Amino acid sequence: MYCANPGSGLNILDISDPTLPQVIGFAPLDNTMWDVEVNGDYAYLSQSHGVNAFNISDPYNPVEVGYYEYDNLHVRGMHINGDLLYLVSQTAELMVLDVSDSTNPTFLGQSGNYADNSTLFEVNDHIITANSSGLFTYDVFSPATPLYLSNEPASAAMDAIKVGDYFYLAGRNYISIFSVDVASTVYGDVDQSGEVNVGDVVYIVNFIFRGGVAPIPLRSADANCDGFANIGDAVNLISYIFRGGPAPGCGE
Ligand SMILES: [Ca+2]
Ligand SMILES: [Ca+2]
Repeated sequence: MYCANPGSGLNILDISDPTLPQVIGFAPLDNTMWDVEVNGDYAYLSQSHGVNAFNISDPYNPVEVGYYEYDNLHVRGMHINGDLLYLVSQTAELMVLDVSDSTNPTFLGQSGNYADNSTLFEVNDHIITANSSGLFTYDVFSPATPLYLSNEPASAAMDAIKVGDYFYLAGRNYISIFSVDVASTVYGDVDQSGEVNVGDVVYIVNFIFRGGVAPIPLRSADANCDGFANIGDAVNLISYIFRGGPAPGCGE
């Protein structure tokens, strides 16, 4: 078990005996801690002025190996998925760091500018954040450019948990319950018309070159399944529609 201890640092607890948890490892930090995320041999702590990365391969001796500094961002919640570390803070709704090199976390993307975020969740290429105004949904298929989609208002959400398909937001005087609803991926049908045709090619071209409306979800535009939504996918769709080329998607 890993704990971010406000004003103290990283505590690693042995909870093999839940009746007798014991601190076995500790790494001091001066600033106010908010959250901790663990991925393999590395733990990331958010604090008032940055994210600190620790090598925890020896839980008795955590060693700080990297640092990403930000200016009074006060990151409250984090979520890690592979090489991507998602942050929500007091001053920026959603920030994405690349932690493929734990010794050198780097900025990847950011979206929004809202206050008092508390926590965040990942659901099928989407990050859903909770803050004092309710739930905010982002499409993060392209994590360098998080795409804000929608807001479900709820006043003064202090914290939130996700249980199955539902979010429970704790306000000052009540709990709000929301269902999770993100669009399913139908590769190629980016305009959600129910079929794949030349209209989808036009839609992708408009999105990429003319600032048109983004496909929902963005992954539906990844017709050639290379992890990016770009002109190569329009080429794939043209090949499929007019020349009998491979169907859009990942061959599933
Ligand atoms: Ca279509
Ligand atoms: Ca693609």
